[in-house]
Amino acid sequence: MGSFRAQVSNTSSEADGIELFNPNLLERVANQLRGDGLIFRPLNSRDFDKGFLQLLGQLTDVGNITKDQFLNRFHRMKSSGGYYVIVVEDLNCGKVIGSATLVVEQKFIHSCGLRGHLEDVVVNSEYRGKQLGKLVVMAVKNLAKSLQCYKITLECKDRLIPFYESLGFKREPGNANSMHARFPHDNPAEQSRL
Ligand code: 16G
Repeated sequence: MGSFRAQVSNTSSEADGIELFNPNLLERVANQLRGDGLIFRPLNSRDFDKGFLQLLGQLTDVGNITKDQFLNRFHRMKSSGGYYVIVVEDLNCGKVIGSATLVVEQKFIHSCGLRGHLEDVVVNSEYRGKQLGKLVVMAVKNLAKSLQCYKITLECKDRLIPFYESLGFKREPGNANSMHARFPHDNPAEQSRL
């Protein structure tokens, strides 16, 4: 914990990159520093060089994203607000080995409430069995609660239902469906109007 604070206070120089969100938000919700050299922290603009996209490639198709495209998306997420990408870094090798994202949606319903979305949960297959998935999901869940979201939701593969149920997510009776319409595009990063 003490080392984590020292690291936070040292992140002002350009070489340290830019954090997606205020790391102090994690102090209350995550067990930031583990004895084995693993830290929880916000996504950083330097994480392109720390294997972040390769990690996401263990979840789904990422595409061939250039560093410029990564940084462009990073800065848009940061300036729009509501994006909290938490990463786990192995300080022993300087690689990002786990991640989960909280997206906070602003609503009119529920008294102008906030709804959290848990997205893109992934742990490097070489690090499985260390409870990192559980820790990073709980960090997102706690963060959503501390940001006053009225609920947090997710979609997942059927085989992962027991994992998420073990972390307090429920399939609400009569309200447990996830539906999709997919829109294939040749090059979403260039065509996006965002
Ligand atoms: C899973 C993820 C979702 C991600 C999707 C990618 C969690 C809880 N769910 O459903 O966030 O966007 O996989 O799959 O991490 P896709 O490439 O088929 O859209």
